[in-house]
Amino acid sequence: MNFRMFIFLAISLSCMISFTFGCVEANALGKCRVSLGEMCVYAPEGDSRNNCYASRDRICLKMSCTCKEGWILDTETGSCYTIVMQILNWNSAQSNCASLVPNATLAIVKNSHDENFIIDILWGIGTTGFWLGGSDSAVEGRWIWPDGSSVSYTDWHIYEPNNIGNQDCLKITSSNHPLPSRTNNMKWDDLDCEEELPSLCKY
Ligand SMILES: [Ca+2]
Ligand SMILES: [Ca+2]
Repeated sequence: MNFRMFIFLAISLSCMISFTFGCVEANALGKCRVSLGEMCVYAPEGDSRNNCYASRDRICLKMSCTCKEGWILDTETGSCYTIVMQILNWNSAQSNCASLVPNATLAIVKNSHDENFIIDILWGIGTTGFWLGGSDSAVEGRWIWPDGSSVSYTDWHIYEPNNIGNQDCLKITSSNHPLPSRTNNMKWDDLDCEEELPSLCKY
């Protein structure tokens, strides 16, 4: 291999790795000891950017420059997610998503891929549940997402939606919900929109 070809391959490989792991700084990968399994990733919120991580836990946060800092990329769909731990009612949670990124909403879940992805990122967090974007407040029983589309894919808990006392907003139950029938299943429940919960935003 001549020198030119070597440089071409080296640059191509760096670009590919940089794209894959989303480093902003061109030379960021150079600081990482690849031989020790370190990779350069878009840093989780609170860390400086372009850090090197050997920990799979860190790398698996799937942070990427595709998403705004602190948002988690679903590489398959290109969607970005962030968890908001501040407890808010559903309307405030929805406004809060838009205040973080203008086109963000409470999370829309279109299919089992989306559902599995959000379960992965929400699993194990200590709360009773998280607001998602579904609501049937306009017409009882007709669930719609914030983009106006109908809720077609669903993953309701076996006893839900029950609309007890007029429940119009969609919660995904946490994995560690205290009720035994709801522990570790992360199913959907309709809840009073004025309840205050953490939430999941998406864009
Ligand atoms: Ca309802
Ligand atoms: Ca309910």
